Amino acid sequence: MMGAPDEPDPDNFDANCDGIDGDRSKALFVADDGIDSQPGTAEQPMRTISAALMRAMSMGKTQILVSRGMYTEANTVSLVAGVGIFGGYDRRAMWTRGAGQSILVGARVALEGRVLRNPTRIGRIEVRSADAMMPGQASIALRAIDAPSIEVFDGAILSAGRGAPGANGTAGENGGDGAPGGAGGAGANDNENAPGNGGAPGINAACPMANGGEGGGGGRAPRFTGISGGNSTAGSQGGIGGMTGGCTPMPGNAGTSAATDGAVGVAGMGGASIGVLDAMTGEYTAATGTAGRDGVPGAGGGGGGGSSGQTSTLCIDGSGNGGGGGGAGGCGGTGGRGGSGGGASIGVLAIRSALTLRGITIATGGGGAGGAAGNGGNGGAAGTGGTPGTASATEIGNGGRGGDGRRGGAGGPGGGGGGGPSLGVWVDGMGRPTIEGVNYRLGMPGVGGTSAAAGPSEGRRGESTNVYPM
Ligand SMILES: [Ca+2]
Ligand SMILES: [Ca+2]
Ligand SMILES: [Ca+2]
Repeated sequence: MMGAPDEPDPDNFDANCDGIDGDRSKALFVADDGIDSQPGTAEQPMRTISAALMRAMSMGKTQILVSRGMYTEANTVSLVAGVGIFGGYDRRAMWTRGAGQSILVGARVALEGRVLRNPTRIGRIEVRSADAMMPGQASIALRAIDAPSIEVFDGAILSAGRGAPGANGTAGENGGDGAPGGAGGAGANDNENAPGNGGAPGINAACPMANGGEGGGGGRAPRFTGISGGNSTAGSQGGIGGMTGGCTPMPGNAGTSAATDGAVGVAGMGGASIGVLDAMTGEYTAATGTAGRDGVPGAGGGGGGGSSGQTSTLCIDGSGNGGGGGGAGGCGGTGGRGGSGGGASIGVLAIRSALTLRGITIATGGGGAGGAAGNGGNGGAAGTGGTPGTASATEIGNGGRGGDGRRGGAGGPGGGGGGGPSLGVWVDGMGRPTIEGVNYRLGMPGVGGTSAAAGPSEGRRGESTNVYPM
């Protein structure tokens, strides 16, 4: 009947008898041989869906009728409240409507509706989002934010591209090597005021906790007792200096070597099976693995004690040999960084949008793989203890050798990135979509990123379900 309302519908019914399914007076026409500067009539159609939507808004049109063909859009196409998009027409056959495919080849987020309250329908059109390219990014066919009035129906296909793989975590840095302890100086058999100096402690400027102890100097007048070596910063004991023994040589004791290498850093945790959604922007942040902890520095060795000098009426007084300095330990390697998570592949992302999905197909290309974790850096090598002074040892005794430092612990490996999820519909916030007669074709979720530490350090495999959360 003339004047009756006529929306494009599953039965292609021309309710207002104007020769097409739909209302010519309320429509803009789009065809793959159209031109956007044309008026958008059946005879002079436009070329892109995005341009037709913009014009519909300014001209008060409510139906975008799209002929069969491919329609590439470089940017996200924004829906306009109350303006429907309907495919399956054939411009070359008087705009009759059948099973012809009208395909919107879109951006990474192909179609988006924000704050839509008027009924906004999408029928018999295929919407494809591009594969995401930047690490961890998502590909989303339709994103609805505060848009409960969207209805996708009548054989439409919402097909998400692949989520992008995550980036691999970088390796930790190697710990700095510890310096050896300095040599103890030579004492003097027949000079009571010329003791050997204690050796300098081994230093590790990058991690002072690993420094060695200073060697003790030789004994001299008036007390003649050798000076004890210093403890290392981490507590390895210095050697006790030689006590006075008359003419008998009384050597200094060796500094203590550190008992164990520094502990290896704790490994990072693998990324979760799904990342985090920003409920305002609708952007997806992939589930990245955490970094490994740094390795613990190896302890330095204690300084060697100095030997005693001689003091007796039976011999000419002398001063003792110096002890060697303790070697420094190695620094710990830094932790490896976590792999970043794989991007999601989402057919419909509905944020506070109880929209309607009826009689359509929802497909996903699959989630991106999580990035591999970086390994921890190696621990730094340790410095050896310094050699003691050994002049006239049968008279004044050797100084004590410096204790050795130990190697730093390796940094912990990071956690692998979580695999990107592959979700037909992701519902967030209040409002549950109406879903009827939907056929799902979901690609595989992304595998988790690997880590040199197994178990919980591996990234989780991505979620995959028709409607998340279930
Ligand atoms: Ca109709
Ligand atoms: Ca009609
Ligand atoms: Ca002497």
